Amino acid sequence: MSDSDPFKDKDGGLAIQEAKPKLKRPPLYKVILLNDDFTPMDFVIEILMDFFDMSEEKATQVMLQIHIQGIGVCGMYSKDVAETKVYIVNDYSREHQHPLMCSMEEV
Ligand code: TYC
Repeated sequence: MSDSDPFKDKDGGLAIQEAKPKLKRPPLYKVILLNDDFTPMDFVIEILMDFFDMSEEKATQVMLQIHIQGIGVCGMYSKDVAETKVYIVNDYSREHQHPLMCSMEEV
């Protein structure tokens, strides 16, 4: 037996190297709403309450923040859930003839 055998330890036994676990948490995605000049404030509040489970008070705060700053986060979700929320919000907005834009970005 050679001393340099990589599969043997110094006593000639089998050397076992611990595998490093390669598990990573799946990425989260921010669902965001963009401001525009036409969508009524009440409609945005309704969206935040109905699709993002916010109280009326929280929804009003977030809507005003988007109105002032131009963009705001509605919540953070797995990719599948974020994609579904974006689709549902944009579909609902178009159905009601509002130009409200919802999108997502990786955290
Ligand atoms: N700026 C809109 C208005 O004055 C309200 C608004 C808020 C629109 C947030 C979109 O994501 C939005 N009626």
